[in-house]
Amino acid sequence: MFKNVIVRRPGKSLVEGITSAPELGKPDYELALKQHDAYIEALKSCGVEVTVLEALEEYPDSCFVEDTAVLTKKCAIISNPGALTRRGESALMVDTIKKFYNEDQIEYITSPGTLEGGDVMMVGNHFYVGLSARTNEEGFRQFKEALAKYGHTSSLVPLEEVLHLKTGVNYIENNNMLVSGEFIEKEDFKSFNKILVPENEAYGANCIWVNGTVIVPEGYPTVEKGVREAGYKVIIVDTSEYRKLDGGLSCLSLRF
Ligand code: CIR
Repeated sequence: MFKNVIVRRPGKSLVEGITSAPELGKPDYELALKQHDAYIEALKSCGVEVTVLEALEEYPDSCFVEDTAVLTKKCAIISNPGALTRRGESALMVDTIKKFYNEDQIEYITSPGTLEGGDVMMVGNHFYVGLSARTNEEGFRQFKEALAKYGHTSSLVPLEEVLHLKTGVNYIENNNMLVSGEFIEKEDFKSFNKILVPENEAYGANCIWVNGTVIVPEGYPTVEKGVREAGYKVIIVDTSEYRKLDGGLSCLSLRF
């Protein structure tokens, strides 16, 4: 179960965030704020305490807090984003993280290692890590070593198509996993009960489990149906403005 969630308000500079899909247009800032409000409400209704950090105008992508750290029951690992325009975001999370973890429970990924939290998927005590344009082998090596001190295991999953691991695969507990594209046939995930996400709903693979409820993005009916059939309560949240920057539901929070 999660007790806490950290989010960061998007700044007006959000419109300058990194995107691989400029054809979707720039995010509408006012709408993005409303969607962020609804996201926070959805999280609160799942029984977590939400810490809302102020916007950081100098970092357009800083509302995607998931990439700045990996928080487990036993430790916090401060990441080192592979995207240079995002690298400073992690250090700016440390003070907040220190409110929840002791100094000796906090580990740091350092250059030349890079790692973004969007590449890390927690399945119980095991952490799958995407080898991506943002997370490199040295970042994984440091991460694995740090996690091992706390009894956590990890393994590397090379990515071919997507930005982050969790862009395409998300664990929603009880052995259930949402899988799209390149992850459908991956050996690493063969023992899970897979909920298949069709290509035209690929973005919908990024759902989050919060204390028995699954938050699903608006507009992905096959995903919603699959999640409901797996027995979960569902909350739908519109993330259209974040999608324009390759961001989804998981990217917008740290859940621990
Ligand atoms: C980026 O490219 O870094 C942001 N525009 C999107 C980050 C999405 N984060 C995530 O998947 N965890």
